Amino acid sequence: MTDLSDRFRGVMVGTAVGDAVGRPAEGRRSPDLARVLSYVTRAEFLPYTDDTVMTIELAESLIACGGFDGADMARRFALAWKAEPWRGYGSNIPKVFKAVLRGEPWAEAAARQFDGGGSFGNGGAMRVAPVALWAYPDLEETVRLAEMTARVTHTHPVGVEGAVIQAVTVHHALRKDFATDRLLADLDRSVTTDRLRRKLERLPECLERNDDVYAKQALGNWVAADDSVVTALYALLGASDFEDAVLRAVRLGGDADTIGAMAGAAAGARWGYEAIPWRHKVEGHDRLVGLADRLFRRVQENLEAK
Ligand code: R7I
Ligand code: MG
Ligand code: MG
Repeated sequence: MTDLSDRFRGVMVGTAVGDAVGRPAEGRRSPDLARVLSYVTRAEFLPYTDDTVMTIELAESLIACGGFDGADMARRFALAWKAEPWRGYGSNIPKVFKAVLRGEPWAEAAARQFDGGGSFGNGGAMRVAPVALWAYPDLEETVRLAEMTARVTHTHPVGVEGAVIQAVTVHHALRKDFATDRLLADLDRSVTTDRLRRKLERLPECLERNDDVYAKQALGNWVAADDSVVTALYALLGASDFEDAVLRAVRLGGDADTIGAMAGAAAGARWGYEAIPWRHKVEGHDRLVGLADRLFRRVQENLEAK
């Protein structure tokens, strides 16, 4: 197993582990970390939520279509929701799925939401990690694909740029020469919306203070992309290993499954699959490893052909 293939597995399995560890804490103001740990340690099986369902469907779509195909991706998302509507989806997004299943063009269905403003929920960001694997090691392609996959359901610029931040973070975390300053410089170049730029500006001060209450107040911990994506980045950059990253994310409460899933994807990229605790208990383990391996083989073949 090469280092990069272990990191690819880390992204897919890390998403599910972060999602599953955060699931019981979703919506809580200040989850009790001891209870979270007791649940995770004792459980024989750790179920995931919509975050991982959509991550799997996004990866399957890229592989099946040989790249981005909005109609295929929208249809897979909608069918997965129809099969398991109880996975904990955002409250508005089923409207997009229903429209797609009625045959409405996906771009129109997504753009119509919230009186034509489009959703700024973190749904585009929570599922975007496989894009960084598909496009690896091309950063420009990672950004382009992150935008396109987000727009399948989320057309508000904050919803789209949340996905860009998360994809760029996973891209950097996959690199052996990962450096925080290079990641932040790339984010500074890619992010244009005031709402997300303001959050990125507060990140260094939050990392320096290393205080949960302060970070939660400064960066947010809720379903809007600008209240959660930079929060997950804070959990990653303040952590010393995978477990630390996910627990830092989950103990902030609020949208804990999603902040956990995003921190888990990036931490899995950074520290690799073998460093993920509880990995063998997570729902979908074998399928997630299989998807990661297929994405890795493709990237390896592309690199060898060059
Ligand atoms: O973004 P989305 O897929 O939701 C993801 C969240 C994650 O926490 C998952 O774990 C799951 O629990 O849901 O779904 P959307 O329904 O598009 O957006 C989520 C929520 O963000 C919406 O239900 C709204 O509360 C809020 N939201 C907005 N509110 C006002 N105006 C998103 N866009 C807007 C908006 O434009
Ligand atoms: Mg969820
Ligand atoms: Mg959530």
